[in-house]
Amino acid sequence: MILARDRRFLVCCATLLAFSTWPACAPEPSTDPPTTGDADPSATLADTPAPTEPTPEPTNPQSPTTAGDRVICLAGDWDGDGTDEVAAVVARESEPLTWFFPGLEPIEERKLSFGLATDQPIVGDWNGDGMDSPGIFREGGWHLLLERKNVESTNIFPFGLPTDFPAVGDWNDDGVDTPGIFRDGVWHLIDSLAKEEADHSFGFGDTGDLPVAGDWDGDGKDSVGVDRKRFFYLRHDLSSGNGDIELDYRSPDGSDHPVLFGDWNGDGLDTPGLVRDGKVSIRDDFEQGPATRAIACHALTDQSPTATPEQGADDEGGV
Ligand SMILES: [Ca+2]
Ligand SMILES: [Ca+2]
Ligand SMILES: [Ca+2]
Ligand SMILES: [Ca+2]
Repeated sequence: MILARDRRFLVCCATLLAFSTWPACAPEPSTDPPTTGDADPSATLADTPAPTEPTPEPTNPQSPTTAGDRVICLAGDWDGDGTDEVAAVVARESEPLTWFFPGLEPIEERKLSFGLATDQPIVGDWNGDGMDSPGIFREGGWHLLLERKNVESTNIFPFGLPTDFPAVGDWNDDGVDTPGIFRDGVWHLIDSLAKEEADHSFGFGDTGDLPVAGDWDGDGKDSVGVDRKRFFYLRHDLSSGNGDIELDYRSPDGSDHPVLFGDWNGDGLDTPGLVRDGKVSIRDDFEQGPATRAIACHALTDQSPTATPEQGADDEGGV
């Protein structure tokens, strides 16, 4: 096992090499790494009280806000070729979320209205056909578009609370992505859609962290991680414990660049990509070195499909 401190040093160096304009490594995080929580494996989400303490609201850097337009970059395998690409989601106040997918043919396939600006857009392969499609998390409700082209295929069910943060993964390696929620350092994950009771509950992370999910070791199962102000702790197992991988993506200049995780090369391993200047600078591992390549995100919104899917956010399905 690589010592956490050594790992941190390697990754910090990797960050420096990959993004040479960044100053020296930032100091170690002032907070302790995620440790064992007190999750009750039998907890039923419906019975779990909402957090009552008005702790500082963690802010997802890619969450839509009502303050204005926002472009959110999301990783997904839109064409089923086994590698992830980046989609851009434009959140504009009082308008449907507009999704832009890269490279799909015909060009009409590249644009979709699904969700509202106040929703949290998510991505997953909800039906196990090898292609990811959109979803949104809205006030504790999941709206999952099983077929990207068909808004009528939306599967809607509750899981979690409005104050929860959503995460998506194939937790059991059955080829289907399913929901999870992160609540004040405790995770609740389900292995099939529309379940009320969690299949996996455990503590990992703290209040104020943001959840991430991916297959960090290539074993076919997604697992979890937390984003602590761009210092990431990734864990291989769905259990409490310390992070197996630590990544430092803090930017000492104070800028707050989002980080995505995706399988950019189809090797089964989900690795980071830094969103900056409208592009996603990716790596195919967690080690040092320059970015493998940059993938366009914001530029996708410049494409001008000649038509959009007829059904939008106000159509049947409530999305
Ligand atoms: Ca699918
Ligand atoms: Ca699964
Ligand atoms: Ca894994
Ligand atoms: Ca990969």
